[in-house]
Amino acid sequence: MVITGAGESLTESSENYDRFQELKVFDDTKAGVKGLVDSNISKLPRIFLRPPEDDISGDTTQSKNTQFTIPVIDLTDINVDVLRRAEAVDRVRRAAEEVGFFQVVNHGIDERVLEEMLDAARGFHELPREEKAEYYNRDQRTRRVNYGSNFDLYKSKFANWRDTLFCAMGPHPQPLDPKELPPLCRDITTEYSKQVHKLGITLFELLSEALGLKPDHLKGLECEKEHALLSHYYPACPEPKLTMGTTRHSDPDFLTILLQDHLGGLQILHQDQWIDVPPLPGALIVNIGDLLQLISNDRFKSVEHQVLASHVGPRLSVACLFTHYFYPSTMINGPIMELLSEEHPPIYRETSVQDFVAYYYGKGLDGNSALTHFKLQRTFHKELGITTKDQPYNGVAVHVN
Ligand SMILES: O=C(O)CCC(=O)C(=O)O
Repeated sequence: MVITGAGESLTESSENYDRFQELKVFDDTKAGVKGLVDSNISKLPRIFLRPPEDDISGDTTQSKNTQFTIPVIDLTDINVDVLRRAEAVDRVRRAAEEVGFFQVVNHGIDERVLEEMLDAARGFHELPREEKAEYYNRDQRTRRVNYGSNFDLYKSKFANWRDTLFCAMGPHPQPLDPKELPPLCRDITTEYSKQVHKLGITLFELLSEALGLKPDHLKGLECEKEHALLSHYYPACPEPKLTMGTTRHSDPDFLTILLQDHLGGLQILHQDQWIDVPPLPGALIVNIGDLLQLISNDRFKSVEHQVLASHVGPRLSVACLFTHYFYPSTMINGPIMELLSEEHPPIYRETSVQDFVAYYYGKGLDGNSALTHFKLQRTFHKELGITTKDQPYNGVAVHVN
């Protein structure tokens, strides 16, 4: 069985092709998209073809000519200068409420560390197939370090042109034992993880203050208890217009801190337009995740984003997701009580982070927000024009119209 290419797609006979079988052949190679590129393919295998209906739905990959740019926030001296901190909090608030994305500069992580992290991520993905195959696994629930291609391979409408090394770093009761990491990227991944976790704590403090809460409020909700590093590798693509590097999605976490290389390709959806996130040397990209939108009761926005495939590559990025994969939390998260009032009743029901993450990964990147599943019934009632009754929330009766 071979994985067939774009030239044969969309013909009458190929409409009935055995997609599962072709996905399985690809999966069984344990070589990812990089393996396809190494075999010098010139046509896109049809498991990667973006279906035409995705284009019709307006999912254009063209960034519109717009004046809008992602905010860049300078974190210099925010721990020693009260005015600078107040300014940073204000800018974080506006970015989190209006855009869902911002870049940070002077964030405290040395450029050497950023460069070495990207180099190590590339080094791992360019190891010989047999060495990488040792880490190949689809089950993120049992192994804290996994390499693979497309976590939702068997669920998604089309596969993405991307491979990923996933490392659940902790800190849990026990941080990841560095010996579990591939030797080639062990030291720098451990170092980057410590530094990005520290930056995450700083950002959660600023975000807490931006919500009018005490600086440690989000920390108290266990937002920073666990983080995972996802090192993405986007090989050069022979037919980039026919697929995606990453399908549009929002993130299943509280917060993401993203390190991207100089090639670009990341876009965010802002006011119905895809906006490029330009690479900025030394900067890190920060975005609000679904769980922070949920607990902030829609004050902060978890925004859809996507990555274009490109003739130019490989592109590298390292995403740090603050969420719980293995952390055995007993905490139930819902909209923060201090943010609720008669005018701002709860929009979401309570959930554990594990349940949210399990729902997200069970669903895959299907273009729909996982948040919809956690909305309180009244939202659906409203859409149907049906009057709802008061609903108890966290033991308190909240009136909804
Ligand atoms: O590679 C990128 O720039 C974005 C990756 C991403 O969207 C993710 O890890 O959720």
